[in-house]
Amino acid sequence: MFIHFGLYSIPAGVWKGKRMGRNDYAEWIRYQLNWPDVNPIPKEEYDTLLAEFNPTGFDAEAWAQMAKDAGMRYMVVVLKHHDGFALWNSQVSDYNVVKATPFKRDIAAELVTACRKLGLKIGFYYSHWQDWEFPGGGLPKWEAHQPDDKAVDYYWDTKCLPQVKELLEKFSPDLFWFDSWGEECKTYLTNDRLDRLIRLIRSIKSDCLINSRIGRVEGVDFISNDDNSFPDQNLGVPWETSGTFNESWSYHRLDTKWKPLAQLLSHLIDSASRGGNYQLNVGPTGEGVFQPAAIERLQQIGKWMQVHGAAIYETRPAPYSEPRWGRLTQKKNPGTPAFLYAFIYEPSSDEPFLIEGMNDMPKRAWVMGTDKGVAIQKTDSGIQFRLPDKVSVDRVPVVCFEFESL
Ligand code: JFZ
Repeated sequence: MFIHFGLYSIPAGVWKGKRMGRNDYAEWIRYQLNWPDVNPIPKEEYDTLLAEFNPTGFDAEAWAQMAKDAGMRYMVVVLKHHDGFALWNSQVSDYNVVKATPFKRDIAAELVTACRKLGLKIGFYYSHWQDWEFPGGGLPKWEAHQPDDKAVDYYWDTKCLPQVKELLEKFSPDLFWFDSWGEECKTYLTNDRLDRLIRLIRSIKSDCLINSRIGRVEGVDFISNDDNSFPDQNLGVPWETSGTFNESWSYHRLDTKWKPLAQLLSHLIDSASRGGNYQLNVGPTGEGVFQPAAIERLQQIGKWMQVHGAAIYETRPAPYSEPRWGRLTQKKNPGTPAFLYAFIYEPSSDEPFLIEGMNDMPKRAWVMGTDKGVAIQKTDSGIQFRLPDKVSVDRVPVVCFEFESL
């Protein structure tokens, strides 16, 4: 689970009755309200949100429980987005939830505790480049007054590195999720600056994972793909795609384009079958609660995962070509039976399903969540099977094949 939550969750895409002008990423409202005009909401005006920030519905345990019940195994929470506002009690900058808002609670601390209690890994999104609050922080490329090298060093030395250090020492996170994009970040995120950031993390917590949106692939642990952008094949390296429920990352009150469950499940299955993780985002409201449409989908995903989780967790892409009718994953561990999982996207098809190139005959095969065996046939081109009659094909059925070994 990815969480975008901050000051911007209050206006939620609308500022004094005006809908923001650009791509409906509500967390961008300060810089995109007046799009295509450049003028951002002035800092003093944006900062009136500080006094309003009082998400009385925020309940870290409830958030963590919803992630867990949906079958998720880690939570990555935005602790500082581009507006520069920190969701923990930072000693480095007073521009934070404890020191600058009436809410006064350390949201990061509560979430870390809640996640650990439920056995979820915890990661932090930290906007290391864009920071619209602090001198020297990165600004959108259309902003005329870009910080010079000296200003950037000042930001790097007095805000970015110290806050990352503080987060590591306070919370020992499992993962850092940094964010940068395009050509425009390249002169800012020099190798020297990135070396220092990566070295800092490694020196305090060597097994803390780092994503590639830090600004390069050397020295990082996994690739984060572009938003909502799912690779059409196995990338051969660990990867993750982050996706939204609707259009915006943070809560947007006019965003009603909710993805249907079938699409969310196919993103999850596509990702697993191509060697990646799916990080699904929630944008809680300014009151700190999940929207009903998000809760409903999380519960539906959880219901599917309860039956089919074994086909997703700790699996790898199968070594056969991807069938047109669905997807494949496999699980192979020495000394234990091996499993191949076939996800069926078109369960009502009349054609038999063929796994091309699979030659080993499985010991058994069944539809997960049922006691219905699946008839298998060996053909010249691979193993062929049909779904049993009357199998309740709600959502995406999965056939599990068990082998002595693979
Ligand atoms: C960034 C942020 O600007 C956005 O607000 C959100 O936090 C998202 C997860 O990350 O947006 C991006 C970053 C990179 C790309 C697209 C949007 N990209 O590389 O295509």
